[in-house]
Amino acid sequence: MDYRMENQELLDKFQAYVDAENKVEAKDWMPDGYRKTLIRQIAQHAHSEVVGMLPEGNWITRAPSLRRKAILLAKVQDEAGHGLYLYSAVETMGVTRDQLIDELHTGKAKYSSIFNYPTISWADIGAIGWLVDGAAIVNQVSLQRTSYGPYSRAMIRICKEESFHQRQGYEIMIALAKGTPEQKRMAQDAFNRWWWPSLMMFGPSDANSEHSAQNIRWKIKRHGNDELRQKFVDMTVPQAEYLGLTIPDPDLRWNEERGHYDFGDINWDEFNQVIRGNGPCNKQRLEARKKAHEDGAWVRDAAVAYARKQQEKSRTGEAAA
Ligand code: FAQ
Repeated sequence: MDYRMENQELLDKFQAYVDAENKVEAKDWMPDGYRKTLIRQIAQHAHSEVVGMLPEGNWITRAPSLRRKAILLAKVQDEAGHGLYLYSAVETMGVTRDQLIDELHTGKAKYSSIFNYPTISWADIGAIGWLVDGAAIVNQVSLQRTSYGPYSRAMIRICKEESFHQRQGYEIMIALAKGTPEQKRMAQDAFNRWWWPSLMMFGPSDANSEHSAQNIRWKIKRHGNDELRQKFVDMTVPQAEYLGLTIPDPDLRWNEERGHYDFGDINWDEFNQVIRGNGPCNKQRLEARKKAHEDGAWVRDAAVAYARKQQEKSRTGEAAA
């Protein structure tokens, strides 16, 4: 793009470019607001993947069989990989990973509200895979078409793995729901606790969503928060029925006219408390992340020292040649 153009002209040209479904790449001109909101959203997404390892990681040593342990271990490692793709995507916008991690650790950057709830039984691992990964997929399938190229490409890769995650969670729920009365009770209890927080993952209703309108215009977000939440409800209710579980919402019913399920009011006070750092596990999650970062300092130091040594070697090698 021509940098000599007037600002408004650049903005219009940028808008026309994304309207034509072109992908914006790292070196392209982009409005400051576009860069800023994407850094915020992708960083929040990356942090969510990494903090999201904690509630499930908690059950790796207690998985009920070797098969379950191997599957859960692979899933949690996948989440780490998703974090890395996303940190790499956000670094293309001119911020460093150190900056981003510092913002997470100081509480300046958010991560998904869902990971501030405890995993108190094995059924919670099933519920997370089924509901949390299920909600993440609905959101991320839509983000595969986001206008920023590196984010879109990371999403395509991530979605493939999330589908496997969702299936493994649902398979755990099937085993429990079709198991003994005690196992079925565990499945229902986990469902009761994870249903509403899963709906909150989609963010505030569109009327209260600060960023949605502009970000939909820029095609960063392809759908509003409410539309995606509705899609998730419509998709999940028949799955719960198949399991023989009761949806913990007395207001949930099929609306023939709308062709969608109606559902009850979300407790937005709870959501706001959780995103302000006052959820059941916020402090625990941040402490665990900070400790892991401090404990890993020697690995980062060793990697930097190794890279320097290699650079030195290639420099002296070149000089000798
Ligand atoms: N939690 O104006 P909006 C996963 C904040 S990945 C915390 O609507 P926006 C995989 C929002 O940041 C899960 N904060 O914002 C996995 C903003 O605050 P700010 C993560 C939330 O960005 C599975 C304010 O509220 N996925 O689960 C939440 O347009 C299993 C106003 O909201 C993503 O991050 C929330 N739920 O829409 C891993 C997807 N909702 O920044 C391990 C990408 C809203 O102004 C195990 N992100 N806020 O201070 C998005 O699609 C969007 O950022 C939304 C929010 C839809 C989350």
